[in-house]
Amino acid sequence: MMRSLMIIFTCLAAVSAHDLCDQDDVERLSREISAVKAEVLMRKTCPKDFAYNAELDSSYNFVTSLRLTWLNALLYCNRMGANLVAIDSQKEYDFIKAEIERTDLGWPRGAGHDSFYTGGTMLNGSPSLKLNAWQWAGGATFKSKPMSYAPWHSTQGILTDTKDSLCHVLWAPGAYSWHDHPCHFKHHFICEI
Ligand SMILES: [Ca+2]
Repeated sequence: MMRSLMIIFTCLAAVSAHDLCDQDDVERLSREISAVKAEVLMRKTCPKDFAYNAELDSSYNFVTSLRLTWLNALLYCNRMGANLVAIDSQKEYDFIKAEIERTDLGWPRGAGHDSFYTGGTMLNGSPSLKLNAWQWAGGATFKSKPMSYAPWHSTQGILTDTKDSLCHVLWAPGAYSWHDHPCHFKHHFICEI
């Protein structure tokens, strides 16, 4: 950081003297400024216990210290000012799967019980618990949004087959593919903010 500032001052002095900075210094300075900006952004956007992903511009907390029902998992995330994760793209899904595998959070360490709840649900936001189309729960305000990206595994996610399976999980034994489970099952979960 001090070196960056010294280079900045050197460059400013050079520019004011109508001189040019060394190209290597300029490139290095540019990289260092980018790194400082990323760090500032991370501190600004990433609450404690959350990891910021700049590409997705979202922060995630993989909660593996306990297993909760879907609604209690949602409330747990809400208490941190977050939501249960909404997976909006293949890129986000790939990141989440990779993160679970990279950090050894999931199957098979926990004997088949290390699936993760997301914010995907057929419950209409709760607490009314009316059936609706699949959607992402919307955190503290319980506003929700439709699940537009939805790569369900096989016949999962079809209401007629799964009347009591109204909550979305990344199912560990199925390589974290998209499954629907009864919402009273207890799983790990992922919060996002
Ligand atoms: Ca998301």
